[in-house]
Amino acid sequence: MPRTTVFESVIERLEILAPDGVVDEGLMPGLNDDQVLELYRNMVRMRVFDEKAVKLQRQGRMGTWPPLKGQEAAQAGVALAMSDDDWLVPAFREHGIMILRGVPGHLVLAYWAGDERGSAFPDGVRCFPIAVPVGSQFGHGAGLGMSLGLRGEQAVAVTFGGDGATSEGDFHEALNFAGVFKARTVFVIQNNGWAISVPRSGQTASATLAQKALAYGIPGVQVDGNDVFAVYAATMEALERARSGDGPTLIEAVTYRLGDHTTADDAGRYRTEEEVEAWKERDPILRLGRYLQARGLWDDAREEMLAEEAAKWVSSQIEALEAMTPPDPADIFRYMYAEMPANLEEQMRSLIEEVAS
Ligand SMILES: Cc1ncc(C[n+]2csc(CCOP(=O)(O)OP(=O)(O)O)c2C)c(N)n1
Ligand SMILES: [Mg+2]
Repeated sequence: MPRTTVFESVIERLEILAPDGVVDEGLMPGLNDDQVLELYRNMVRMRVFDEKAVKLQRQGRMGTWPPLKGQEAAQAGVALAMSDDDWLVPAFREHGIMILRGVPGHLVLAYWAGDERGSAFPDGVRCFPIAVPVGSQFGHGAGLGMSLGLRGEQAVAVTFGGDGATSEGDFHEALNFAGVFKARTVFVIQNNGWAISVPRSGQTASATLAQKALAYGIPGVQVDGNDVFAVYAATMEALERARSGDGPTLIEAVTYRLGDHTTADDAGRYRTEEEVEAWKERDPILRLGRYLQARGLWDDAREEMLAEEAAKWVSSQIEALEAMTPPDPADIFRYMYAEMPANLEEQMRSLIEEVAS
């Protein structure tokens, strides 16, 4: 009756682009200069859009906003790896990748301004609506991935969540299903160190979040989430695995939320200035900028032009938002049920009468 080892594994961490902008050539994915420049532009546009959205909220022109500042590489890297046919199943901090996947920026703003029409994406945009209930999107991602397999589609479902979301039962149920049924799903955890005021250390006793995949028979990998090349390379590998029928992957992208949890939060009340400053040194945009400069692909004039172009694009999205006709208040009752229950019907009628009077 010997004691034997029945399971053993390791979790790899992938880093390619160092904070000083130097890359590990041996691990560098095959991207041409135009693709790398596009990654940089996308990340800068995301930041400009995000910072402007925070200002709109402060000016009372929008509702709550969850800033993504600091997490641009985790979203731009995944977006570049995805094919046109792949589906995105976001949580609530993924506006960067949502826009890259074809969701119009003004609709993202409309959603956070409280307008139901912000979730009605144009036909052909393969993106699920924003999911605020933490962890609820993982089940959708697993189910969608299973359905894509059953339909014999090449497409893969890529679902996002935060470090906090890995403590929800939904996360574990989704991974379990996805593992058993070899769902064509890639789970991306943006581990930004915090779930509102709960630090990563208070979330789980696991050494990594990636290792949670192993319990479900799924490969898990940790990447430097502020390293856009590592994010891209790990996502390519995971997508390839899913496409060839070998099932899901869990990617833990270690990053940092440089802003508040939302505009209703003050992160200064629960985390130190030193911690934030240390992460600013690891800023994903600065890092890619250093790489581009060293390669002679970038300079101040180009940076200035990009800033102008990004600001212009953001303004156009705000104009489109503000040009929308006011929402119909009765919309809050619509779209949930194919046939509206009688009690909601009654409430809707009474609201319509109240608005009309
Ligand atoms: C089921 C549920 N519980 C609580 C909340 C409130 N809430 C919103 S975001 C959040 C923390 C999420 O943290 P994490 O998953 O790390 O994502 P991050 O906000 O860092 O992007 C909480 C507790 C919620 N929206 N849904
Ligand atoms: Mg978090």
